[in-house]
Amino acid sequence: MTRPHTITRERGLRLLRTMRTIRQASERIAALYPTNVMETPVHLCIGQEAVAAGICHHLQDRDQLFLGHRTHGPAMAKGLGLRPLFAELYGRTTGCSRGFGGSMHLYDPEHGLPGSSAIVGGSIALAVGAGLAAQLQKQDFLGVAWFGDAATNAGVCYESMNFAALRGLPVLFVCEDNGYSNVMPKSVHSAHDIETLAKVFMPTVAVDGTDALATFAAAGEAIASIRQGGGPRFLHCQTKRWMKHQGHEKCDIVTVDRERDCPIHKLEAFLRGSGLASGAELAQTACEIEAAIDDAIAFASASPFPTPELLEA
Ligand SMILES: Cc1ncc(C[n+]2csc(CCOP(=O)(O)OP(=O)(O)O)c2C)c(N)n1
Repeated sequence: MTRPHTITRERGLRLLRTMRTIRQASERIAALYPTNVMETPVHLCIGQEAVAAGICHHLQDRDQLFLGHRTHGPAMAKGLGLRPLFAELYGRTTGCSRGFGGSMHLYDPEHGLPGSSAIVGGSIALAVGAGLAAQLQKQDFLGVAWFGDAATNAGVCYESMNFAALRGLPVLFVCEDNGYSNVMPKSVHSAHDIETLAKVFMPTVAVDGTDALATFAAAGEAIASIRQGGGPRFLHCQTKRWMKHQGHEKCDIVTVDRERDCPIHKLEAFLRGSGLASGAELAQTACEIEAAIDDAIAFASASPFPTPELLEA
């Protein structure tokens, strides 16, 4: 896919802000995690921010996004705020799932986050169900299934693609392919080629998931087609996971070039190079996000833990 040069300054800065929010929040989570303030396992998505930003910037609150275990990036890009995210990670009542869900169970129906599943592939069929509901109720929203490369090995993935294609449902399948299932590379965990497989069922586009502009362009085309009644689409977004599968440590099995592979570096270079933003503006954005993260952490720390009575309420 060729890089679009028609991005507006406003759109470019919004994409960057989303990616920076995800990156800086993730880095803060990684820094705090060893201090045991968080009541949950975490699966960070540092390096994968362009997938979340590029796709979710085309989604509305009414679109229903179903996530797996690596939730933070797409949840933030879909509208989940820093306060309810951090409070949830801290296990507090002010968290988006009232402190009962943790990182893998972020719930924010106002922003179209109806739930997620820690079972690999477990939420794909739910997105198809949302698409079926939209079609039956003649309503204008999408179901979005968001999963990793390993989830394409699950039977439910095939059944979901089959049913969505058969009924022409408004569903976007997003495969955020970081090439690994925990420590197993794709060559070891999967016998199929993801695009060849998806193309059996629906139009499928491969995109460089470290390039926010390319992802934004590909997602725009796919989502416009779905909204016009064109049936389901599949986006195969190839990206890199910079951290270990779970927790706060850097990954030691993925080779990362911190400039060439960095979605934020790429977009910032584009914005500066094309005269859409200055270095000072970009630094200012980073500072503002840091302050919002400080605020979210203070909010989470000051919030109460849930009680058994709250569970029954
Ligand atoms: C059905 C099932 N099998 C195994 C696991 C353990 N598990 C949790 S995450 C994970 C790796 C998933 O890899 P992928 O779907 O590619 O997503 P990624 O972690 O790379 O984002 C595995 C095997 C699980 N949660 N559910």
